[in-house]
Amino acid sequence: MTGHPCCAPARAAGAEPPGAGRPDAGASDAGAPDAGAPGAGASGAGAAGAGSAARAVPPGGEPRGRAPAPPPPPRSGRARGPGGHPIAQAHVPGGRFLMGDAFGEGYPADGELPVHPVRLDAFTIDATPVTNDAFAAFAAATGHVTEAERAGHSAVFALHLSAQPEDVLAVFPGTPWWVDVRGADWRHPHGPLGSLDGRGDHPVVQVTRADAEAYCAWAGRRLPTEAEWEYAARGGAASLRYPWGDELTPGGEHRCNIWQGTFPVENTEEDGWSATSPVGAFPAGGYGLHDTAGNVWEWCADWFDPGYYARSPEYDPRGPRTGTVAVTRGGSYLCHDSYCNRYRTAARSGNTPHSAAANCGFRTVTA
Ligand SMILES: [Ca+2]
Ligand SMILES: [Ca+2]
Ligand SMILES: [Cu+2]
Repeated sequence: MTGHPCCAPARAAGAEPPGAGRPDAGASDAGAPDAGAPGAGASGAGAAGAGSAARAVPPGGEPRGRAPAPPPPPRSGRARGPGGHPIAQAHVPGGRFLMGDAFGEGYPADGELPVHPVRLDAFTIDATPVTNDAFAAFAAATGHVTEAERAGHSAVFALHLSAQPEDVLAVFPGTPWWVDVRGADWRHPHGPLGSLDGRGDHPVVQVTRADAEAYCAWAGRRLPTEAEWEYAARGGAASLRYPWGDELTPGGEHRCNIWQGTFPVENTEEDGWSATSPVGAFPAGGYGLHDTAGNVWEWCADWFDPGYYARSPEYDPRGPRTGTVAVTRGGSYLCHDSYCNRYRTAARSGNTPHSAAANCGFRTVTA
């Protein structure tokens, strides 16, 4: 995993061996001011210390409980269920844009530079992240069991924990505000005591990239490339910091769901939401995309490589040929300027593709 202290746990949802993440994870951690800050004590998960974290996934990475079987193939690659993929669409015209961080504000290890021209053909992209209701339709139609469901546990932000203490299996080393929780999965994003009641229109979370790809196969779609994602999020505007402009809260108005208050102990929820928000709760960018800044991270198709922008082709770049960490884009409800400003449009992150967490989902594009 990337080692980004706020926005993703240090390890996967029971599926990835320790250390499978980005090689620069240590450096990234060290560069982040809040790395190692206390969090577990305030989280209510203090019973599980670093010692139990070491036991959560034994050497070799085998998750507790039964070993995960490979995910089942989707029943039909192109078939859509009744009302399948009921996500509003945004049309993105073909064109050229400048990809990358024109402000020099990114974390160097993320590789947001150099700014470089990219040309893309027209495509259609989900106007919002895929919702719980949409994912439920997919799961019902295909019988898909997610990787976190198979593993039997996944990563939850401690402040949102909805589980008995004995179901907190571990605290993630280096990011103690993330805890590994038995029974956390997409139907129970913050732990087994929670549910999706009233959250059908929130983004699905606790899905790995493989789960997202299975959804895409069912819906006849695919994950966006990183370039498509950034181009669509920019909405045809020049190199702005955010989809709506350069100011985070123009006129004091919140335009996205991120963190207000003191991370990781107090979220004042001035934007209205502590965890996920309903998709489309905040205004869209120029091409009609909502929630590209904040709410949930979104899986992209590309492998992550901080050196890629220096050598990527101008036309339709698709990322390095191989890799171990997949790109995620857009930031989440946990981002805050004090330690993670990755809700900017140029911001990049990544996670191992079999990771799942309470703040990562996806959107899809025309296949
Ligand atoms: Ca918020
Ligand atoms: Ca987002
Ligand atoms: Cu962040």
